[in-house]
Amino acid sequence: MHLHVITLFPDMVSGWARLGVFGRAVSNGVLELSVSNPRDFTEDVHRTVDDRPYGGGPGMVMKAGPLSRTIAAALAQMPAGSPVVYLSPQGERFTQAVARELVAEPGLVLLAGRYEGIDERVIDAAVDRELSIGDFVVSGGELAAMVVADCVARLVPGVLGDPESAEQDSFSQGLLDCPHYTRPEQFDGREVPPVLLSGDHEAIRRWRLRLSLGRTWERRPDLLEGVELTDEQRELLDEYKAEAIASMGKKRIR
Ligand code: 9D3
Repeated sequence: MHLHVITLFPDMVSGWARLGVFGRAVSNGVLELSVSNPRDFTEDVHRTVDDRPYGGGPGMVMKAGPLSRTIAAALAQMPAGSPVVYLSPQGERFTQAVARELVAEPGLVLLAGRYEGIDERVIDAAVDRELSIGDFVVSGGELAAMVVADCVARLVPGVLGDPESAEQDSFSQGLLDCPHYTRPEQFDGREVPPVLLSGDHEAIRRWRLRLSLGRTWERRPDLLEGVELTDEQRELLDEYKAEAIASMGKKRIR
């Protein structure tokens, strides 16, 4: 898959893209990443990328001309059919389900804005999808573009070493993850749950599933609304709830 990021801060993206799972996938040729800067597509001596908003008001707006030329140049280097995705606070909420749609594309052009945003005519003419990463404010689209690129990349076959890792990710199953422990067996007087040391793989699987269900019920009940639980899951969640009620006063329950 080919990912392209359009940004006024190319170093922000290229630095990140060399690291970790994403960086290894680029090195291995499983992913291609390219970055371009609208400043390189300006035609005036000052290399102007922004201007004052028509109608007045605070802040600046990214100019249509340089952006439009940057998008055209990027698309010319991308596989045919690659959509242009604009990261913006006005966008549709980015979720794991959106990531699963995007990974089916041959490539993505991720457009990161700065200032108050970009000239709306660029959106009308050249943007296929507008995405927000959540209801909070960051200073520009770059972090959002990296979130989307990273999330989609993890779904590309060969990016994660173990193909089961992507399947097991939280949200892929619609549940929060269970707790994790590693050596030592005692830390600061706190013990590892004995079942994890038992070697009983079936008991461990059921313990993990019970904790995943219980924590989802406690912390993110909204996630359970969309899921049809199996008989075993229903049983394990009921066990968790019974235990939570039995220990009321020690733990808060909702
Ligand atoms: C006063 C209006 N603000 C809109 C909420 C101005 C504004 C703030 C921050 C305009 C752009 C930005 C920069 N943010 C992004 O480009 C962005 C973003 C975000 O801030 N939150 C969540 N998702 C995204 S995707 C792109």
